[in-house]
Amino acid sequence: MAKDALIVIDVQNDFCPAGALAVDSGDEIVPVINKLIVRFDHVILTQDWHPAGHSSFASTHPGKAPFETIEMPYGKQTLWPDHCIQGTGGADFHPDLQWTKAELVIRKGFRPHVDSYSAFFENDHRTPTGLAGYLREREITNVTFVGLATDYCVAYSALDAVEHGFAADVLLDACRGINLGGSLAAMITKMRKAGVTLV
Ligand code: VGL
Ligand code: ZN
Repeated sequence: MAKDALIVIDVQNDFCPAGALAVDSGDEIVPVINKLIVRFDHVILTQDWHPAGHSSFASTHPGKAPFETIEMPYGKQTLWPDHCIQGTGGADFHPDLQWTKAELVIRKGFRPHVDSYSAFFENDHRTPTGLAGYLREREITNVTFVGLATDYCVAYSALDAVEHGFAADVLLDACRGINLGGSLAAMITKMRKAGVTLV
């Protein structure tokens, strides 16, 4: 029998309007996600959780501005405004998100020298977060993704879920994107090709 989990990606203050890396209408998805949380037996949250001075912050690289790209040992990395710093209000979940039912919170991006978009791997695509093993041990086979941002953390997580052999759905009504240089359309195409079910 298939076992399902809802994975709520990075619904944090810094990704909502007025946040440090605000996603347009990011807060609109909160009531939609709250309804889904009630319906799913298993709920997992992710939380972007960077130390101050993280290597994905433009402010860490003299002369660089947010949204520029740099070359890291693991490949290209977009630089972001400082966001989701450990222990700050910006890193907290949106105050209206009804998260108490969540069985697991996966924190990511806490290693100073590597960013992590995916809930499964750091951006080097090798260092695991432990989520795949957790899901397997819990015998969860189907994962449904919602949250922020569609074209970064949601998309990378869904692609890695499929790569790990899980059935993956993305509920687009419960996601919002950053859309940097056409990234939203590009990642939607990539997810569809990989076998992610877009709802
Ligand atoms: C995210 C950029 C940087 C996300 C996190 O949650 O999509 N995007 N850190
Ligand atoms: Zn981040």
